[in-house]
Amino acid sequence: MNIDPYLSIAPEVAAALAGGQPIVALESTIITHGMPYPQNLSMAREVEAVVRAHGAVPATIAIMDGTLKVGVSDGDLEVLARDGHKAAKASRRDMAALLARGAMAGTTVATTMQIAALAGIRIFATGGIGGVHRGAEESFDISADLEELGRTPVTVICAGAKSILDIAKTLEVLETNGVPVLGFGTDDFPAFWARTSGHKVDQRFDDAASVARMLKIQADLGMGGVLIANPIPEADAWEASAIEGFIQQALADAEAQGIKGKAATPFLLQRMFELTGGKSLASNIALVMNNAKVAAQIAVALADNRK
Ligand code: PSU
Ligand code: MN
Repeated sequence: MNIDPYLSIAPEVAAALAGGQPIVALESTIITHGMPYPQNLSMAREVEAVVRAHGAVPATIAIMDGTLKVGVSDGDLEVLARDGHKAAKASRRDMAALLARGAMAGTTVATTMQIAALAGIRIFATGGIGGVHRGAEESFDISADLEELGRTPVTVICAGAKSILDIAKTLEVLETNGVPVLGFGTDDFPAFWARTSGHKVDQRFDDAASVARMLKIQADLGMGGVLIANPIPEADAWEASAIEGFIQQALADAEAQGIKGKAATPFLLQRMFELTGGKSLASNIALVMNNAKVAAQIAVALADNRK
């Protein structure tokens, strides 16, 4: 391996790494493909501020200027947010080709985990992970996020998986891949916009310090990623029954328009935004902030353990 020519770590992140300070990685597909402009830009700035407010250094990760950037400037955030779908959506397999072409890309959960691990960052906050799509028995559409969680030692704090996915199958594949699924203050695996899915998590932890103890052992054992499921705050949550109709409609529209593969998740998120009159986006932003807060608390607890 020869990573150094491709990795570009921001000075603030490099200093935090050298000093053993808490760091939280953040993804950029959520900016380029997950939310419309300009809400994506304000979300990207605000999520960094939340990480800072809870005592950690944010490292937004993206592919830009022919490098894997770990920690981007405010100007970079603006370019990513404005370009949106004009940027590529980088999954694991796309990385070398995108670097070779000097292309700009938002990094998915899978790719952000991979780059975070290369840089030495262990904690990563996002909104929702990719998973097994409904109808995967026909389409074989299973997100690369699930494979990456099995192999890459980074902890991902999310609000569960959207019920545009098949949550039961997603949890089965996570088990197959050896990924611990921890509920943060919950026994039930959350469904992104809704606080419950009716499916149980493996283990429940109620505070950052006990999560940090588990993560230390996971690392000592040389194991892969951990998924932490943190429910959306009550005030911004939907009842599962209130959102299901919109999900059915969004899935039907995707089917009618023949939307598949990497275009599926961005299309479904955009349709949900339109169908809910923007309310799905407000909830999406609220849960990202909540995940950033918990991720920073866990990163701080982990850094304290090392001292
Ligand atoms: N879920 C969201 N917003 C997002 C994504 C998922 O609510 O922006 C993005 C993440 O980057 C995730 C990716 O890793 O979609 C999954 O895409 P796919 O299903 O094509 O693997
Ligand atoms: Mn897919």
